[in-house]
Amino acid sequence: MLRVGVIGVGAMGTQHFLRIMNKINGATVTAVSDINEVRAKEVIAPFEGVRYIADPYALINDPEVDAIVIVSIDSTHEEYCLEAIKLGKYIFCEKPLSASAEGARKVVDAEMAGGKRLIQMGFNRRFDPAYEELKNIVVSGKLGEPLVAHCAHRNANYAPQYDDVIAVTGTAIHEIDTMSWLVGDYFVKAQSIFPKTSRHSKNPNLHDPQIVILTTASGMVINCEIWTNCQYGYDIRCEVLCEDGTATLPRPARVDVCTANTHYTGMTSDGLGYFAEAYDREFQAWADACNEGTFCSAAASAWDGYCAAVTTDAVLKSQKSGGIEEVPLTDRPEFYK
Ligand code: ISE
Repeated sequence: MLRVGVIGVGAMGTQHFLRIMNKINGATVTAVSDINEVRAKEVIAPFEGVRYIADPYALINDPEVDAIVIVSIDSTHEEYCLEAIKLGKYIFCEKPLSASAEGARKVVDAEMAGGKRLIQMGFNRRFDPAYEELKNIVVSGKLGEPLVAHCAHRNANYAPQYDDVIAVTGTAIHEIDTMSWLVGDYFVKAQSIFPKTSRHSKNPNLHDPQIVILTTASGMVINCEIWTNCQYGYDIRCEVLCEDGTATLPRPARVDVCTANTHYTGMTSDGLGYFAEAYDREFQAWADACNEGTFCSAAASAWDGYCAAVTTDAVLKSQKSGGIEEVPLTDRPEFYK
């Protein structure tokens, strides 16, 4: 039984905690850490044998913790990964791997120096059956070479602290990882464009919606709309234009309702619901790999987390310059192939 320590039980961390306790075979949570002690204690109260450990470093070092789930605020991911790597403990790290490409590189270097792949990144869409099907069609070559992709990532609404930086490192980062995985290519150029901003943006430092344009090494252009206050629900779209046809991500199956001369289909309001199956699958894959003493090759690695960070850095640079920025990626090391 894999004994897991969870750092961070905010909205997403609580879901991860409950998922491990209730759904994942071969894993259980033995300790939880969070800056909000009251909340953490409420979350663990219904479960026997889960300890609250205030200091995240003490949790990582705890002898009853074999593996760490990092769901704390973004700026802390790098330091907790480095500590767990020192101890050779397995890590599930929510994105981003670090707040900067430089920081992500430190984590990758530490993992390589330790000689063992320990990190699985929480890029959940790699485990979503709809995205898997889309990827399989695109890489099968049946439709010819992929040329262009149109993506939309829409959240219903966000708290006022959501700004242009988080829109990239917290939201656009999913498109960045997913699209590079889906088409099997990496990015060489990135550009950010700010259209007219919605009145629903709650922060003067948040342009909403915004467009991120990525060019891959083979010349594909991927156009991502990031809209974090669209008001109406959680909506994810992706259409890939290939030489001999197009492939589009299916919408989740929902009941079709007809009433009073109206016809509608319900929507999920957040990503935790929308991607519930993907989260189940990624955590089961992580627990299985840790129990087998290996890593899950279908999941995103620390290197993928690093590539995403290099790309988000370039997008943030473009937000300031308004121009097209280089994405300075180097070849994937043998260790991550
Ligand atoms: C959040 O952190 C997620 O991971 C969601 O999937 C994404 O839709 C949202 O924009 C992020 O803030």
